[in-house]
Amino acid sequence: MINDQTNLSERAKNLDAPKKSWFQRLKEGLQKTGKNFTDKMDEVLKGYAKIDEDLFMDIEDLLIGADMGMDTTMNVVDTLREEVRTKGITDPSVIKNILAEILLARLEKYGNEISLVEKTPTIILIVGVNGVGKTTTIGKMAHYFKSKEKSVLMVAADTFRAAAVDQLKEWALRSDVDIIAQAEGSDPASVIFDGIASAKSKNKDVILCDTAGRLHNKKNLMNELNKIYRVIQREYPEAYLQTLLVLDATTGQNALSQAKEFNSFTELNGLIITKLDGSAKGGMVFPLQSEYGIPIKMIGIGEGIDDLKPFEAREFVEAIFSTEKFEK
Ligand SMILES: Nc1nc2c(ncn2[C@@H]2O[C@H](COP(=O)(O)OP(=O)(O)OP(=O)(O)O)[C@@H](O)[C@H]2O)c(=O)[nH]1
Ligand SMILES: [Mg+2]
Repeated sequence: MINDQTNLSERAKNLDAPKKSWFQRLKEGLQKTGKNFTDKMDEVLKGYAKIDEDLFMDIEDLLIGADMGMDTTMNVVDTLREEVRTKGITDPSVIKNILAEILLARLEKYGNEISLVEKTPTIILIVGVNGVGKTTTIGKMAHYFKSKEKSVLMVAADTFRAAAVDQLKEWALRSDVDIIAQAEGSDPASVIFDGIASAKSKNKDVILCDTAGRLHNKKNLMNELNKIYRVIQREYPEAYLQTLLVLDATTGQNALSQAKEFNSFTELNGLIITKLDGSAKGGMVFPLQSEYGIPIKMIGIGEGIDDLKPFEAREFVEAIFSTEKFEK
């Protein structure tokens, strides 16, 4: 158990200090994506007096440049063409709003399911490749669930490095929740076993489990996860289990292949996209949603404790289009 830790670091204190509103920070975070996208779109639109096929081709190039991927781009532009035709639109300046609506509709179709703990107890298993932000996300999630009056337990099932356990312990301190950990090199499934026993005895609502981020295509990761699943099945079958994949927004299309890989060997219930602050590749959210149909549950926009929230499609699109509200 925890509490052998020294004071919080100065850096953490600074990161956790009160800041601008979430939407303001999201908008700033997505500025690079927005610039890549809406500013260029304004430029393109200015060059057209009427809507023609060349304009659609330019929009296609823009969407691909904003990391939306080929399939999603084709799909979106087809829908746009159709809308323009059926509504008899001729003014290019209206295109931006229509595009925003199309993108929003796609996200809402896949991304509405934001509630993570509709049933308790819930076990959340956080998976993902090295460095995407798993441990940090657990720290922020703990804080988020606490603010929703849930009792939280962290389980340090990334036993690969001692530093991983220490990092999670620091987060347990920052968000003031209990943590179960064992020594470096212990069997992750056995840490989860301990975690479940503790969660049951203390009536915890949410159990957040960190896992190691070794290469996702390695067979040992699959085996490790399967062993963890067996322990959860056996020890806490009544708990609501969610496996969430963390993806780093700055890796763009690479994140898509990670989603594909993980999705091929484990049942993913949702995605968490981190590092949307400062990523120019926020457009990757769109193909992610439509290609896998896995809802994005939360997004991270920084390293502070308040920098994680449930994903809201409308807010996200508004932030990319750098507008508080776009016209219907
Ligand atoms: N800017 C920014 N940095 C983030 C965000 N989330 C995580 N990070 C940083 O990304 C780095 C890696 O985060 P970790 O939480 O250690 O990632 P991990 O997936 O647990 O890494 P491993 O355990 O090594 O696999 C750290 O420096 C975090 O502070 C985010 O939303 N924004
Ligand atoms: Mg980690």
